[in-house]
Amino acid sequence: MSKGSNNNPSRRQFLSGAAVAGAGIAVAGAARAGDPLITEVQQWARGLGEGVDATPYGLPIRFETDVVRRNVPWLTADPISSINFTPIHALDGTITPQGCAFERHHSGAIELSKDDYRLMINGLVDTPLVFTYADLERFPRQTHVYFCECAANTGMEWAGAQLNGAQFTHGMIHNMEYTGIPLRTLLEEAGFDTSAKWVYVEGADASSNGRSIPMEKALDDVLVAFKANGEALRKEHGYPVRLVVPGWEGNMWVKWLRRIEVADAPVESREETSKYTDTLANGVSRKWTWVMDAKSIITSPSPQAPIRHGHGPLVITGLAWSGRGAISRVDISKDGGKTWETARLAKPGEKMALTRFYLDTTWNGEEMLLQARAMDETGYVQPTKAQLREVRGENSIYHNNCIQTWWVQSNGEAENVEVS
Ligand SMILES: Nc1nc2c(c(=O)[nH]1)N[C@H]1C(S)=C(S)[C@@H](COP(=O)(O)O)O[C@H]1N2
Ligand SMILES: [Mo]
Repeated sequence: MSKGSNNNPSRRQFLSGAAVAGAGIAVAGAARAGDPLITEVQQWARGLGEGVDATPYGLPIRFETDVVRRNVPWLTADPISSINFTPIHALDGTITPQGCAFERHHSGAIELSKDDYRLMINGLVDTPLVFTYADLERFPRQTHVYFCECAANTGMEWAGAQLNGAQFTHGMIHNMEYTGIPLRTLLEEAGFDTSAKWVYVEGADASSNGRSIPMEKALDDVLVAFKANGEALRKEHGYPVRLVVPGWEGNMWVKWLRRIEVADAPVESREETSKYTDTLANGVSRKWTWVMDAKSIITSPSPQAPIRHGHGPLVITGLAWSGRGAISRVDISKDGGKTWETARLAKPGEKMALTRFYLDTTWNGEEMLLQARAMDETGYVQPTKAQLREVRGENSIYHNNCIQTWWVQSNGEAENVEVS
């Protein structure tokens, strides 16, 4: 594996880089006479704006109406048991606003009030318990940022480049700040003995989406969460209470959480046998593939975010994450993986949370085969498509974490292409 050059984009380098690009190629236009947006009093300065009572709960301004979740109708038979995608190509930073965070339902998003909410813990416990929402609010809380990625994210790309946009190839992911109670606290409240090796968690919706989770994980960092990004969970993300299973596949993040059964064996439910297993080239299926391996994606430029400005300074940016811990480094290639430069992390990687990266570079209209490659604190390096296929074959849907390529053309348009 080639080593990334140590690119440290100080402000000074950035400015000299822009200067080298040549006279007339500056980021800001020279002040010119006669721009009416500068010389004339505009309509928004002639009158008054809206009062503080106009918008009790704000939505994005109308110029941003394209920053929305989108679904792909042919992917599923109907929109009830289906998925939509986060517009990651249009976001920056790391926190996903709830209003555009992807949704995955097996039997639709249900409406369940706090008053009607009950959470049962039963099975191999000293005392079976039922918590109301008000009960949950009385336990000591924690707040953490975590990504939630559906195991099927990028699943359509196994055989070849298919969907034209980061939103569609990598948008089954969101990253929020959750507030909740450690599952450990509630399990200890009920009391359990050493024969308890698993918990089976299920939701209140018709699908129930039941999953078995090993006790070790349940006692480690799993949260019973009721807030996301500071406010109540949205209906579509499991209001009023969902499970947060850091670093593990989205399917285990049970929404509308209604029951936790402590058991000595896994249930082997539909969601962990016929679904969410990975069929290898020889036809054998892997199961219990819970952790989401390190992965990254360039969000801009990308097919839905082409380069619209001229030659000169270009910001390449994207997201990296790992279910095994913090992202330690992200490299970017402009030539389909032949040479690499190390990107700048917006801030040090955080465990099981999205990390934003930037490469502040210069573009003079040359074609690029743009790739990002993530590394995590365990030393794991995100594989190429060929490396992943060698191990996994082409029968899989889930857990596709291979390096993605965007072909950026001289006109700035970008396309999903396969470089394996
Ligand atoms: N109760 C319930 N929980 C569920 C699901 C569901 O259909 N019902 N879908 C699961 C799947 S497959 C994923 S990827 C995540 C998606 O969470 P989100 O809709 O908040 O994005 O929720 C999981 N939890
Ligand atoms: Mo999922």
